[in-house]
Formats: sequence, C-alpha cells, structure tokens
Amino acid sequence: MENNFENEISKFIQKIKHYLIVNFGKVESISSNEEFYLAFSYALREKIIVNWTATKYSIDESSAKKVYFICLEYLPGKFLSNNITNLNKLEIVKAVLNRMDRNLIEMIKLDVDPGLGNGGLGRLASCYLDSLTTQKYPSFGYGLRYQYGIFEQEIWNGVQIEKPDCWLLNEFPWEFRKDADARFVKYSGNIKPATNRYGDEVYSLEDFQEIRALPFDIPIVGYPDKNQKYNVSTLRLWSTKDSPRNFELQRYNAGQIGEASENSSLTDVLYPNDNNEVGKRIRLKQEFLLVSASIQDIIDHNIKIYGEVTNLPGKIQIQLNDTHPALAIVELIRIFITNHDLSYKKAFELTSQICNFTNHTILKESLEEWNEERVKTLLPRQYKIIEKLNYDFCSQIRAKYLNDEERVRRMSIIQDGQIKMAFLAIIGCNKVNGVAYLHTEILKNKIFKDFHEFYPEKFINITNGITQRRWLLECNLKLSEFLDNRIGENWRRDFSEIKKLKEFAKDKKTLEELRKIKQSNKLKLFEYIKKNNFIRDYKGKILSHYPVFDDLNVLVDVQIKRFHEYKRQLMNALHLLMLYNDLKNDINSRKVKRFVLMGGKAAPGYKTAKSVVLLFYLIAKKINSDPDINSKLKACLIENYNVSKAEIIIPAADLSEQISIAGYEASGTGNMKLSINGALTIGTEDGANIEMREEVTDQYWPFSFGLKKEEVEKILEDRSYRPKDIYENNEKIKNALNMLSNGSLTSNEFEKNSLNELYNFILFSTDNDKFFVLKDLQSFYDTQKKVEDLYIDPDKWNEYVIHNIGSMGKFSSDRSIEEYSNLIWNLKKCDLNEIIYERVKNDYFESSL
Ligand code: 26W
Repeated sequence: MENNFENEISKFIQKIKHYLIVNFGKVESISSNEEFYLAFSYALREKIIVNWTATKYSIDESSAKKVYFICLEYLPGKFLSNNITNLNKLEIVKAVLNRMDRNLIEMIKLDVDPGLGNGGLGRLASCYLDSLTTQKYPSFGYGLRYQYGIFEQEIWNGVQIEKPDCWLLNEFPWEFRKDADARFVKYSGNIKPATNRYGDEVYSLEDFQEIRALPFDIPIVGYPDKNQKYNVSTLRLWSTKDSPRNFELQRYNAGQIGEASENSSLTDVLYPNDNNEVGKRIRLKQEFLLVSASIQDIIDHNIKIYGEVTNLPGKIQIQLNDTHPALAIVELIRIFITNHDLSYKKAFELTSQICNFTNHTILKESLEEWNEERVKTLLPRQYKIIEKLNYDFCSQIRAKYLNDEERVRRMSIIQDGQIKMAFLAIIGCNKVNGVAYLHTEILKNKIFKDFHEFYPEKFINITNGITQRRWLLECNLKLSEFLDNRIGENWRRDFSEIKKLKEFAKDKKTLEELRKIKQSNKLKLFEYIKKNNFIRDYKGKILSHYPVFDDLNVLVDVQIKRFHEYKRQLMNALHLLMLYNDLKNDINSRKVKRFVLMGGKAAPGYKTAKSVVLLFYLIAKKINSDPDINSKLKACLIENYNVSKAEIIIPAADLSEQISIAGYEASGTGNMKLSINGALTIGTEDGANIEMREEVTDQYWPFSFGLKKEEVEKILEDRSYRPKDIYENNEKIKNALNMLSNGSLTSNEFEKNSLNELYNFILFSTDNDKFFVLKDLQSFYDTQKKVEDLYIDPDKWNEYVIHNIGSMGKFSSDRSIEEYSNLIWNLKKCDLNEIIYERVKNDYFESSL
C-alpha cells in the first residue's frame, strides 16, 4: 500500500518533469508557476485520457443507447480542482506538490473558471454531465466555445462595469482540438425545390454561406465506483474562431470590415442575458451553428455504428436544454428527408421520438421567439420545414377541436410574424419537462395549457438537482470529513445516504463540531473578502477592501444569484435598511451580529437590475462606515460572482435567501447548494423551495414567508396591490423607503436619480412592480427576526442545520439524472469493457515513460 503510494508519487513527479522539458524546455527548478501549472495539469490529464478513450470505445462496442445533451451554456467551474476530487487524487497531488515545493492553492488559482453560461441553466447542465458520467450513463454534451464568456463584473463606485472575460488568454490544458471532426454549417442562399420519391418537397441550397465549426473536446470525469473504476465522457464545444477560411477577404477588401469577420467571430461572445429575450441575428446564427454541427456529428457517428437511421430512437436520445437549441428538431427532419431517403411523415415520427425539451423559465420575456423574416432569410430550408410543421399541426388542432379558430391561432407556431420556439419544441419532442413540481404545474395549467390539453402524456416534472461532488466534497472538505466520520463515504455516489446524519441531530459533540466547521469556513471567506473583494472609485481605482468581522460568531446572510426583479434583491436591500434603522434607534434591538452578502451579475442592458446593484452598494457603504452600528451589522457586495466564488461563499453561509415572488423561480439550485452546506433557508413558497420544505418537514423549516402563488395571482387579477397604502401605514417600511429619496444614501446626481427611480417604481407604478416588493416586506422582516431568535442558541440552530442537510438527499443531480433516464431516455449504464480498458492501457504504457 505504502509502496504503491510512493510509486505513484514518483511517477507523477517524473511526468511533470517530462512535460516541463518537452513542452517548455525547462528544468523544474527554473520553471515558472504558470509552466509548472500546465505541466502538472498535463500529467494529471494522462490519468483521464486512458479512461476517456476506453469509455468511448466501450460505449460504441456495446451499441449502448446514448443521450446527447445540447445546451448553449455551461458553467463547469475550474477543472483542476474537480478532476483532483473526482479522481480521488488529493492525497497524491498534495504529496507531489509538497516534494516539488509547489502549492496546490497556487495551482488552482492559475486554473481558469470557464464562464460559458449566465446562471442556473448553465450550471445545471454541468451538474448533469457530472452525474451522467458518474452513473456511467452513455452521454455526450454539445455547446459553444465562446472566446469570451460571461463578462467580468467590476463595481466602480457602485456601478456595474462589464469587462471581457479572456479565459483563453493562456493555454487551456483541459481541451483537445479535433480538426478531423470539423463540420460545415450553411446559412442564407436560395432554395431550389424538388420532390422526393414520397412526394414531399425537399430543397437544395445555392449561393449559401458556409462556416466551419471546429470542435474542442473536454473530458468530464466521473467519480469512481467501489472498485475505483470510473467513466469519462465528453463535452464538445464548437468554435468558428480557428478556421481561417471563415474570414471573408473579399468583403474586407471592399471595405466591409465588420461583415468580413462576422463568421470567424460568431462564437466570440456569450450573450449575457439571463431570463431576458435577445432576438439578435448573431444569436440565431450561434444557435443554429450549435444545432447544425451537433446534429451532423450525431447522425454521422451513429450511421457508422448502426448503418441506418430508422432504429435511432432506440439508440439515441437528444435533450434540448431550453428552446435555445430547438432548431435541432427542424434540422433532424431536414437531414432525414434529404440525406436518408425518408418520407416527411417518417422523419417527423423519428425526430419526435428522439428529441426532448426541458423548459427552465416561465417569464414572458425569456420565452424565445424569432422573427419570421429573419429565419426565412438566414435559414430558408429550415423555414420551409417550420411552415410545414405548423401547417400540419394547425390541421390537427382544427380536426380535434372542430374548427376552433381562436385555439388554432393561440397554438400556432407562427403568430404575428414571430416563430414561437417553445411551441415548436413541444410539438417536435417526445417529452417536455419542467424543473420543479410547481413550475411544471404552471407549465401545464397556464403557459402551455392548450398544449397540455392536446398532449397530456408529454408533460412531466423532473425536479432539478446539484452534484454533491463539486458542491460538498470539493468545496467543503471539512464538512465532507465530518460526514465520512459519521455516515461513511457512500454519500458521494448515493446522496440518499445523507439522511443518516439526522441521527446525530441531538449529539452535543456533533453540534459543536459543526459549529466549528462553519466558523473555519467563515474565516476562509472573510480572509478572501479582506484580500480580494475591492471597493473602487468611479474610475475603477482600488480604494480599499470590504471590512469583515473579526468575530466568527456572526450570522452570514447570503443572496447570490443573477440580479433580476423577480428574485427581489430589492426587498432584501430594503430589509437591510430596516435593520439599519432599528440598530440606529437601539443598538440592543438586535441580539445577533449579521454580515449581509449579496453577489450576482446584472444583464448589461437591464437598468432596474443595475440600479439595485447600486442601491445595495450604497447601503453597504452607509452601514460599514457608521461606527454606531458597524460592530453589529456589516454588508458586502461581492464582485464578479461566479462558480469559483460560490465555492468559497456557500460553505460559510448560515442563511440562504431564496425570496423570489411565488410562481416565478422555476426551481433554483443555489437553494440546494447552500442547504447541503448547512445554511438554513429563508424563502418563499416558490420553485424547489417547496419540495425542500417538504423533505425537511415544517418542524425544521421555520423561515417560510410571503404570498403564495395563488395569492399573487389573485392580487394581479384584482389589481389590488397598493404599495402606497403599505408605505403610509407602516412606519418602518416608510422610513426605509424614504432613505431612497431623501438623499441619505447618495452623494451625486446620478446616484440620486437612480435611487429616486427605484423609489418611484416601488411606490407609484403598479404596472412596473409586478414583483410586489412591499407586499412581502413586513412578513420578510418578521421572519428575519425569527432567524435571529434561533441563531442565538447555537445548539438549537445546528440541530436545525443537521435536519436540513440530512433532508437534502432528493436534491442530488444523481437523482434527477436517474429520473431523466427512467422517464425519458431509457438508458442502461455502461461500464468500461475490461478487454478494451486493458488494450487502451497497454497502448498507453508502451508509449509512455
Ligand atoms: C434567451 C435568453 C435567455 C437565456 C437564458 C432566456 C432564458 C435563459 C435561462 C433559461 C434562464 C435560466 O437560467 N433559468 C433558470 O434555470 C435554472 C435551472 O433549471 C432554474 O433553477 C432557475 O430557477 C431558472 O431561473
């Protein structure tokens, strides 16, 4: 055993030295940290590649049914730390670095956090790839390799500034460029109709534009099973950047500089919109690029294995993550009828047995629509198919509902010159799912009511989940050890085991240890904030760092998510003002110290969201600089919230703010991450909060508050929300709100105007504040008092914490993926084939050191 360990260490060291020589021409002692980081990553990567190769061959060899996950966004987080965790190599790596006089934290700092997504949707996609691979389901992810991910947020005197995220500035060691697998995607041009042998119209294309999509593959490492075996699957990201022919010299020479590079820069930037419609031509081009390249790839690969397409529904499934890749439906039909000699009818049948659609949002502004003319010009052949799909579908509706023309109009894919992508997705897919119970009910009974009536069997719920490997094992090592010591290690692969923790809910030693772990995580967070979370002036110059508490006995209260009105960061900010006023009146009015953290990005064009960022900044400034109260209350605006920061903040949190207006948050996943790390939730009855409460039971879920979905609907219906009345009749709310208009927070015209706008928006325009900030504020305030009452008794608090952690078994993405597989994909797990594995290992060892 000891020998093996030693052996592995020296081999690892040898490999690092090898890479330093062959890649950089350096001996170890003079290599820079950057070079060492790369050599170290390449050495670790070798472990992965053997299993990766063997996984691919094993799946193909056994003709196992496979799921293709297509998504415009991924937020994988850093790969180095995750790969060390999933390979179970922490001990080895530490020993290696120790002997080479290098530091793991330094190495992880150098690893980039690819921000190829906006928020919940992208992070969920990454959690799902982790669970799919760990559970050995044959799977493959497709996405785009944006040159610039989600912008880096800086806060200049309270104002959000967007900086490009240059994540590819240096060599990225986790990707493999695959020139041999490049695909060509066609846009625009003129269509020439013809008829296939079934009498269906097919179209060829002339004078089109052709763009080369080059894939970069990233291995996704699954967590090992009991025998230390693990699968590795692939995330394939397409790029148009590194294909020189995508640049159009003729246009450049004609002075059309921008147009000349449109295609080579197609995958340059991720659209930074979360829950907001984009509608731009380049975005449509991006969506189609992903769809077309991926579908060609899928069909070609499976034709190689199966020789034909008619058996594909039993062999492959495609999951469309929201409507963004919904054109996959159209493209599959088109390829089936043009290249595979199928009738339109058969092509549609196969397609709708292969594709499935997950909806992630019900906000009107985020339901995608594309202008009909835009689609017609950019994708003329696909447009023809959408027309046909719509014609056939409308005929079915007419037949079933006896010429109910109003219904036909409502359900039509094309309405008023716009193509409704969700309708297209529902019609072309086998299953449609929402991401939490309440969300799915809203889809069935409201947003897609007509469709649910027509296709009752199609709609199912699969509640979201998160991977406990990144969100506990990796980011909270101390809590992981605490769990291992009590319930063993099985929770890593089977999170239902976590329930065993509840047996320790009254064990004094356990409660004390839990408190200590939280404190040490707080210390880490505070150190981080002190060193890295800047306060900047209006030119971006760093003035200082946010102040933190010296004391670790402080309630860490966090709201971390994209800024959006429906998520109601504004309500949290107003509550903070109420707290401030309470303390100003009587410093002893509050029994616990509180540190209020808020982090998140606002979409660059979302004015109200940006004003809320400013408001929180100004409140924090006021509080932190007030010596009367700042020993009791502090606030901090976390700059550039992302996956890596989440991994520092979440383990330190006591209180998780999940306060969206009921009926608007599809699920939420931050709620689950915070909870498994021992934060209690203050939350509305929305999204997955409802199911979390159910699991935890009311007894240990004491901070539920606010209007229920039905109450929200009623108020909207009667138009009975009167914020002014609430303001007039509630002294505390009035005082807090007045601080937005009376200049007590602001020091220049811009700030004054921004806060005044928020003030007017909250009070006077029922039209605008659909999110009822004042309506839930008193109940939020009262519940926050209950939080403090519980927090002053650490043992009681931690008993609740144990029950919350112990009740989160359901919210592992392993459970979600199991349900996707059972209810939609019908996959079988595929272990590494021993013979293949040995063969790959042999090849590898022959050619390696
Ligand atoms: C077209 C612009 C656009 C971009 C992204 C519209 C909508 C989106 C996403 C679908 C928004 C999103 O991330 N939704 C979140 O998805 C999570 C994962 O299911 C849920 O947990 C969140 O509640 C939901 O807001």
